[in-house]
Amino acid sequence: MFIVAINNTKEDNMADKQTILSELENGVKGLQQEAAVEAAKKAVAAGVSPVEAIEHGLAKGIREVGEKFARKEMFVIELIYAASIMEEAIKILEPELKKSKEKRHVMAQVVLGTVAGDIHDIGKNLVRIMLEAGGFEVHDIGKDAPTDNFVAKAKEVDAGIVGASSLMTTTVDVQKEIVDALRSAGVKAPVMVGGAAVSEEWAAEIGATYASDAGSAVEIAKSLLGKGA
Ligand code: B1M
Repeated sequence: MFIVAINNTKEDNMADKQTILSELENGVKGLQQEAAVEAAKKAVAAGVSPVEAIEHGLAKGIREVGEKFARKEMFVIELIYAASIMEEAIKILEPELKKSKEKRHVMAQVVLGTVAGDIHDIGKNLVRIMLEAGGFEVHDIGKDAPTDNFVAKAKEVDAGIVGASSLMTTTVDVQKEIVDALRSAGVKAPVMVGGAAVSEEWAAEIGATYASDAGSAVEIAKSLLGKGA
């Protein structure tokens, strides 16, 4: 009997990872749900970091779909379908993200939502998963969340941080409304903002702190602890 030793080199593993990331990206932008889900399963089996699989695979695909949509090369129905494919693939990766959940004490209560008028929640959901994995207790008030709900929830849970996501230029102003409403209601918790339509400058202008992605949101949330207005 022959025993064949399979010695995967570092280069082989890198190549495998690149292939999987491309398959994830292509599955979303090619509107191939089965291919995207299979690629997500492969990513888990190959030990590809779920954050990388999302950021460098699925999210790359959905952003390209967004660009095509903006150039009128894709219909809204295709945008919707691509988003649902991304969500299905994330379902496969989510347990891996949650595995890293730290069982230590809860660092702070975070109120998180997508602002009123905006129904985009894929990014916000990733931020929730990462914050939970990083030791925060997150109260997700959903998408298209009225400003009053941010305030009410922040008071109810004595929030250490309030997070507001906004993907559209037409809804970023609502983040300012949220900061102002919190301060008027006497809530001093620092506000973290993010989403495709948000910039560092905008955050500074409204008295909030910007996080560019779900990974850095965790680090920024940690740095904001105890730094209320
Ligand atoms: Co729409 N959409 N969409 N969309 N969509 C955008 C945002 C758009 C830029 C596309 C385009 O035209 N190029 C454009 C907005 C243009 C503008 O700014 N005015 C747009 C539009 C116009 C619309 C509709 C109006 C289309 C229509 O109906 N005619 C409509 C909106 C309706 C409404 O909200 N009232 C609409 C609808 C949808 C779908 C429902 C089909 C779907 C969303 C599904 C869902 O979320 N459940 C969708 C999608 C998928 C997109 C794009 C293509 C991708 C968004 C996404 O999921 N990205 C988007 C184009 C783009 O963003 N480039 C687009 C992947 C995700 C992982 O990244 O959300 O950026 P992202 O989140 C990141 C970071 O930003 C950050 O961390 C996340 C993870 O790393 N982050 C935070 C996000 N929130 C954070 C909060 C934080 C910290 C970090 O702290 C609190």
